[in-house]
Amino acid sequence: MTRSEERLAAAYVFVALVALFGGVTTGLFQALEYAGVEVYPKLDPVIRSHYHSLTYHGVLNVLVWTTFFICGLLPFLAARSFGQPLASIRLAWGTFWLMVAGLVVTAIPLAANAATVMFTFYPPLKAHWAFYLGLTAVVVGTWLVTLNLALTWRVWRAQNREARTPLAAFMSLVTFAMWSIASAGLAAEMLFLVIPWSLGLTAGADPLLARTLFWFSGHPIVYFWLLPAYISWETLVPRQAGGRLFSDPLARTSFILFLVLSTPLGFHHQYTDPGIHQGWKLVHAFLTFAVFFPSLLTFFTVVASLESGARARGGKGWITWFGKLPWGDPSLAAQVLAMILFAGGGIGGLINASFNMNLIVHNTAYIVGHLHLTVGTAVTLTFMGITYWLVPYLAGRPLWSRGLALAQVWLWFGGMVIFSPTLHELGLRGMPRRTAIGHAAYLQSDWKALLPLVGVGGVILFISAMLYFVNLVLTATVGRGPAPAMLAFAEATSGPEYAPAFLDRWRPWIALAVALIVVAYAPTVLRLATMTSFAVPGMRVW
Ligand code: HEM
Ligand SMILES: [Cu+2]
Repeated sequence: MTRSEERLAAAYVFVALVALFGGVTTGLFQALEYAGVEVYPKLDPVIRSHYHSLTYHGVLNVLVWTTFFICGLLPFLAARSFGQPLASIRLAWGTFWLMVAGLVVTAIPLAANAATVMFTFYPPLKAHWAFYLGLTAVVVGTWLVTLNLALTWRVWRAQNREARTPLAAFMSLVTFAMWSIASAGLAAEMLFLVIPWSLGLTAGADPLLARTLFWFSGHPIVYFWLLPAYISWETLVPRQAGGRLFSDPLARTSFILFLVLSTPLGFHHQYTDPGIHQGWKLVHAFLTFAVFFPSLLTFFTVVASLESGARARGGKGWITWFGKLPWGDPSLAAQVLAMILFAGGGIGGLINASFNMNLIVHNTAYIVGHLHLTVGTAVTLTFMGITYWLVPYLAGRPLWSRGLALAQVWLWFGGMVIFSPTLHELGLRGMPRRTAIGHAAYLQSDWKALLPLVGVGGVILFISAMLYFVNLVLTATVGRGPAPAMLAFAEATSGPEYAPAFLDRWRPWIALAVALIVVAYAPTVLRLATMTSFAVPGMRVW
């Protein structure tokens, strides 16, 4: 690991944190709007409407915070795990600057209220072309990260013919390989549909084809966010808990299953879309339940590993060992609390994925409740936990305040315990999502009774986030004390020597993943692509 690689990770994490700052600030505005406190008129022209805020919120949180954090963290962990530098540090920096340039190009129309199309940018809503172009550059950047990781693996493999790929590096490679396949949908949507259309080169777009290509990438993107959290939970957290990873081969197996199963299931976001045969929707429904299997493997592995740590620390009983985890460590506490809330997200996800029950929750506030448990907590709180060791390490200074960090972590948990179930319930009472609910003429009294709780939960989450930023800024600037050492990877109870060699081969798994995608998607995408007349004109409804 070179100094330049550490600086690279720091640069990515810095951009990610700036994005998260904007993300939680807009989140506060939205929660207040739900609670009946109208802040947008005071924020004009910075934020013009709930929809402007929501576009910022979605783009900054789920596209920028996650992507930049992951592109910073995974190459860093992979290089550590290989015990050798990245194949090309120049390529890595070039990638970083390409992604930053893309971000700036996206941000200009976004800030100017010329791209208030939300992070899903479904046509016929039409943004300024720069919005799409910039996001495309960010996606291309993620491919270059994949390339660099693959080249690094080749160098390593040439020197280590027989050994298993070290676990954290293996998992990072799987994550980026999966995403590079999955992001093809997004790239196709950008290049063939929305960029020519927004430039005025084609007369119209095709909303159904666009949505289909978007969700081709839009479901696997959630695994692109989650797998890095799993990497931390399986390769680092067991040691932080004082234990061992339960099984290295099991962790590898679950990741291979994610590689194969993450993509061919996007229709579960389109159950209500006309023009896709319900037989194919059902296939995607089954495949969605199939990908729940590696999630359960992960759940088992992670809990068994935590338990080994707690028992080594004197934990007893079937459940009570849980109390013996080192709860005084904010990095561990953040990630374990993230896991707990993620269990709720997983259960809710099964409801979303069900062909019939989806109709009850579709496009309601229930979904918002769900996604704040998953990406908003399982991923975000885990990443926060990671920064509690990573930022001190990169800054060469100890964490400014452990107590503040612990308070922050529990406040996020507590805020989310109020915020998310309330939104789930509001959704079940029929309240739509993506709506400036304070302005809705149809506001129901049984929604009104709960809406203040969204505001309370949102304010607590916002306070938690501010404590987080204060602590990190003070850590990086005035933290005093000895420079912390890098966290070591966990050892495994059954180690890599038990992993069969075929798990360490790329071609068969990638071929299987692509084959499954072709089966699940080709008939529908080909039909839509050949039938489309690109006739739907763009709209600016804001
Ligand atoms: C202070 C913390 C946060 C608060 C108060 C908050 C609040 C909200 C609210 C009220 C909405 C619903 C708006 C609507 O549908 O009309 C929303 C949507 C959303 N939030 Fe958050 N949020 C927070 C943090 C996060 C984080 C950390 C993430 C992810 C990393 C996230 C991801 C999302 C996404 C993806 C949506 C849906 C966007 C869309 O429909 O286009 N939020 N948030
Ligand atoms: Cu999905």
